[in-house]
Amino acid sequence: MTAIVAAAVLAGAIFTGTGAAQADTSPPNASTPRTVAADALPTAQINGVVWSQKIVGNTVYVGGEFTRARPAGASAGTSEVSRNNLMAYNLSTGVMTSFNPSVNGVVRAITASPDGSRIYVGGGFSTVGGVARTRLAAFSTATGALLSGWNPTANGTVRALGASGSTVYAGGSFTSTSGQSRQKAASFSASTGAVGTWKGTIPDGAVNALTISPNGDRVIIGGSFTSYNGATTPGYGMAATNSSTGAAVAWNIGKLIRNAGPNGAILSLTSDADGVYGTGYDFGSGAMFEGTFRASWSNGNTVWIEDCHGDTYSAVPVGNVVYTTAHAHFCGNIGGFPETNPRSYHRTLTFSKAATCTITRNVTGGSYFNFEGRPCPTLLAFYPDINTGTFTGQGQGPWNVAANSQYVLYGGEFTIVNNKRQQGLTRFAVSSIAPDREGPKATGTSFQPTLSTPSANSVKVTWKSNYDRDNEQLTYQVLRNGVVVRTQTGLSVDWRRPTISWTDTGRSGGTSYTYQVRATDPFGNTVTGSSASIRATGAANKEAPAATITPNAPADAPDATVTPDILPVPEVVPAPVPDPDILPVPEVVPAPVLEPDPGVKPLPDDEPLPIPEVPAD
Ligand SMILES: [Ca+2]
Ligand SMILES: [Ca+2]
Repeated sequence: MTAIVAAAVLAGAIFTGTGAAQADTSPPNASTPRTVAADALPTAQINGVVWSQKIVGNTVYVGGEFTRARPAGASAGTSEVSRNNLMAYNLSTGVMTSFNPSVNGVVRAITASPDGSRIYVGGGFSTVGGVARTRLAAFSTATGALLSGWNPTANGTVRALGASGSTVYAGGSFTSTSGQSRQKAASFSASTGAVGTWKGTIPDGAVNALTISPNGDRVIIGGSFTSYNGATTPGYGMAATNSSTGAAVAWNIGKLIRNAGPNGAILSLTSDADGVYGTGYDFGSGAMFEGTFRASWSNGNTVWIEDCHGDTYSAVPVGNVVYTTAHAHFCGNIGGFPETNPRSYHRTLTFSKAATCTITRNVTGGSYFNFEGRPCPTLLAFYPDINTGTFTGQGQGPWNVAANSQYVLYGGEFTIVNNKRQQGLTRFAVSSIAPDREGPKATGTSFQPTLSTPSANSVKVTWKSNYDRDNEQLTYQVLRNGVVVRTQTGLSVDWRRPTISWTDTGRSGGTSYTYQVRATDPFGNTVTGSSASIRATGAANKEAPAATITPNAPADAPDATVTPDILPVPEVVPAPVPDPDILPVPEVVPAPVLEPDPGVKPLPDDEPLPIPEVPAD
């Protein structure tokens, strides 16, 4: 007995001490941040991969590697127009704009001037619309025109851009800009393009990401470089710099998180007034972090870390939520999903901006650093299904996430979102402007009760929790012979579907009863599963068993609010899914296949390797 009590207390402590999922568009706890709704909104599509997105007003600028774009709903190869590596669409409608500059090489980065009057793009191109532009270019957002007066050059790929005041900052793999020596980092006059004074000594690797402090005094850089201005602690994969001189300034999280060299890097940095959000990957020696961190603007102190295992490509804060893209396969150290065999992946993870929990001991072994005891955020219950594409050959889906107060946008190389064809771009909106039609996903025999007769005149009804892409709390109704006899709520997400039981007493022995379970989300989206029947034991009742029950809708009535997902042409293998009932139209969908995920080249998947020694934060 003592052991059982102790175990129960321990389990309770673990549950409350970690970031158990508790949020969505209508979280059961009012203090939990609300996410956007999981309805995938109609959005323009591209035929390659999206590396960068930038929202300017009601326009979304999209950069990457592609040659064609097409409207939402159009199949690949149909209704296409030419869009070479840079395009734009209307944020609120998802409809492509006329912006068509035709860039002849990859676009890796897009930023906007503080007043939104222009965008700056960087990448690996040499012409824009036939006009020479060497890896950097600027456009008017009013006219879409290439700006003739801004024409600096870089001798290697530009991977990151930022703008503040009258200065544009760039990071990448170049060693000179406009003929002046600049190792991986350079600044330019926003008006003339003249090379500025911001620079550092970065002898190796590349700068993948940069972000600028709200008052413009600091630029934080991240990448695969192993030192900055001769220093490594910090300076290994990250540095905070004076935005005028490039001199290193305090960046304490750089003493803890150590990702650089050939086996790891910081892959993204974003920020808001509340701090800096960074992501990374680890493929072994010289690296140790996958997931997302939040650091404060005050000396770069650690605010939280989510150490979900799996390369993490991009993060964006909005309101009190942080949205990320990754190929996360284990989130157990912060109370999230376990590792599965074969692996299953969550390609979007969403967190509270606030630190709410404490990281538990890393239980997976391998190369993963043990961040035990450090603060973590809450993993929120928002799980759109986004598949892996084939364009890069790296087995990934979304690579970038952008957001404003109303919309969250994912870009990448995926081809299916929520089991519907949608390539490269997708939009989600806050509940107040979203359809809110994403309901419980398990149907038919995947949502069928099992019945038993544990004692005379009783039937025990047991079912596996349903799950919903944007609501953790669902309401369950048990129907006996088509009439609701029980209503209760339960918490679940796709990776955690507890078994629920209820015992129906007062049954008449020798009588057969038929049961179904109905699940309804907070927006009235409803699914009623398959039925099961059983004959009760014990004495026969003298009175009719259902006499006092309020009639309800017949159990076989159609669930009017549910629109089944349809995958019209099953030539593409859906994303790995943890449960077959995520695909509710089995006759037109191939059997779920847990695709191998090779990870990222040259950012490969996780391999067990020794944990590097890391100084304390
Ligand atoms: Ca829902
Ligand atoms: Ca990895």
